[in-house]
Amino acid sequence: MDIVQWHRLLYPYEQAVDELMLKFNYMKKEYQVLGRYCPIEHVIGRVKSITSILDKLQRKNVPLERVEQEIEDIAGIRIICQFVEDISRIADVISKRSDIEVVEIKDYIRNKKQSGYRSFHMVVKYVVNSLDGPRTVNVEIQIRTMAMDFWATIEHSLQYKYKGEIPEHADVRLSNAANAVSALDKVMSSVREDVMDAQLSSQIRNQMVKDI
Ligand code: 0O2
Repeated sequence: MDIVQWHRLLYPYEQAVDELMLKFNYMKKEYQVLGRYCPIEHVIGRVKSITSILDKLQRKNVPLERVEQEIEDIAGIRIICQFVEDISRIADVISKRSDIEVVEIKDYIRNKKQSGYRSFHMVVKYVVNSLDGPRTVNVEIQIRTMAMDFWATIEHSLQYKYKGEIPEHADVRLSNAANAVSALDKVMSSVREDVMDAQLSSQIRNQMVKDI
């Protein structure tokens, strides 16, 4: 496939990422406008690079013709939360949306990966409107806490550095760090109510200052 064909293939995924980022940021804004605690800390999105797509096809032993069927995370959205409890709240809101169809859930929080990875993944179908009419694409939405995200980012960098063969000394440390992250999430959950109250009060104060 030449570069023009790649751009044509990836274009609807770029559109899906841009639209969903906007929608999730509006969701965040709506919580604030309604004076409700916002379970979303921040949202990021990306379209997988051509190199990563090719690597993944090779890893999964999938022919290029099946790229759109087999690679579910060409378009990816990541929603970062403060507390573990926020994850299911956002997942519920997503499930109820009329513009998003959830087709698969991968709960790596209940079922932590061997690597220590924890995150809640939703594979969804999303329709973008193109010049040729509506087009449905897969998007992977990853929802995780700030602590889970910290661990995953570090582990991902090490996977890259060691080309997927992390040496044992680093592996043991990562595994200990994964346990520490789980413990941290638990402690943070115990102060969630207090933090929610404090954040709502400061939100209301800021709104009042704006209104004056
Ligand atoms: P990148 O570079 O982040 O895009 P499956 O067919 O379900 O077995 P798949 O498609 O890998 O396999 O699905 P899965 O397990 O939901 O993983 C998709 C993405 O989740 C990965 O994309 C990572 O972003 C993240 N992820 C999964 N496992 C791990 C892990 O052990 N460590 C970290 N840091 N991230 C993980 P890519 O394409 O692998 O990578």
